[in-house]
Amino acid sequence: MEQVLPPDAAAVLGQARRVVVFTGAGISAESGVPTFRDDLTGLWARFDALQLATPEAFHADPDLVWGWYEWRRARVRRAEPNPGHLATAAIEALLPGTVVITQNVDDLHERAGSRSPVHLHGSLFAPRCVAEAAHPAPLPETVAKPARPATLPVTIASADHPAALPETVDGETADPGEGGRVPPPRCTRCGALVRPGVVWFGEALPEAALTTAVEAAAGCDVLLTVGTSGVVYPAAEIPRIAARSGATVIQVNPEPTPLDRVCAINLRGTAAQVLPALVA
Ligand code: BJW
Repeated sequence: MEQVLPPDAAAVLGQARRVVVFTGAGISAESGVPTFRDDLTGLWARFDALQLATPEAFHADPDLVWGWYEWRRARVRRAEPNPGHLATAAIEALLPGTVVITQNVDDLHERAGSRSPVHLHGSLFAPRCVAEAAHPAPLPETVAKPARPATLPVTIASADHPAALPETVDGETADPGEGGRVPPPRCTRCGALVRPGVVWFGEALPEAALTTAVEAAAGCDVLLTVGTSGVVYPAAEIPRIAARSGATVIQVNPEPTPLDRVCAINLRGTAAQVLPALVA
């Protein structure tokens, strides 16, 4: 379906010098990767975040949590970038100073050609040792290879610190199914468990990523916020920082969100419909 945009949206973007594209789960929805909070289809409509996405949950039942992330990793591997991801990469190509900031833990921006998206909530493809603070960069080649290696923030392959991932098939992990339990591998440097490299509730965001995101938001003249409910902090501050700093904030989302009132332009449509029309 062809998307008709308000005439000013593409013009505002076309005149911008410093652009930030801030994305959430909605941009990957049309690739078949579920969002978190959509009714019926969102992950939190089907699974309990407190049992799966907190450090306490992993401590209480590591096999359940690791199995769930293996299932999600397998789904992402099967997914392909959609026109929303491709349009984001096209914006970067047109305006080389563009910064892509994503809350997503998938690798679809990278596979669409985005150079180095800032991952505020980590990556499915960068698992790490729970005792990482004692020794950085712990993981082996066999853990969580991305579908197509690109410029990923993958924390793998430390020759002096190998660990083995169970159920590997040609370098890929088997899909345990959504409720499957899979024991996490152990770090062979220290014997501690390997955990998903994502940011769970109650955990600090990666400092460098957050600093980059805040600085980019404060210094941009247009911020596009795409496919996020804007309710998870501190990430949800990013569009608000841009608005407070004088940027024009444009939102792409089929539904209203709490960000509506900080956005100068609200484009009600899906990422795969609206973003290609913005760069056409
Ligand atoms: C489409 C579409 C299509 C659909 N096209 N659009 C201040 C106030 C209140 C609470 C807090 C606060 N500060 C901190 C908190 C607590 C908490 C928080 O924010 N809780 C709120 C939920 C109430 N935050 C934290 O705990 C954070 N940590 C922290 O603050 O630490 C402090 C600290 C400091 C120092 C030391 C120690 C601690 C961490 C938050 C981590 C979030 N983690 C998750 C899981 C990641 C791992 C995983 O994937 O399993 O991140 S939760 C989940 O939500 C995931 C997402 O990145 C994040 C945001 O979700 P997103 O992307 O917005 O998705 P949805 O589903 O919510 O929305 C999708 C949108 O797309 C919808 O609007 C749709 O309409 C739309 N859509 N189809 C375009 N085709």
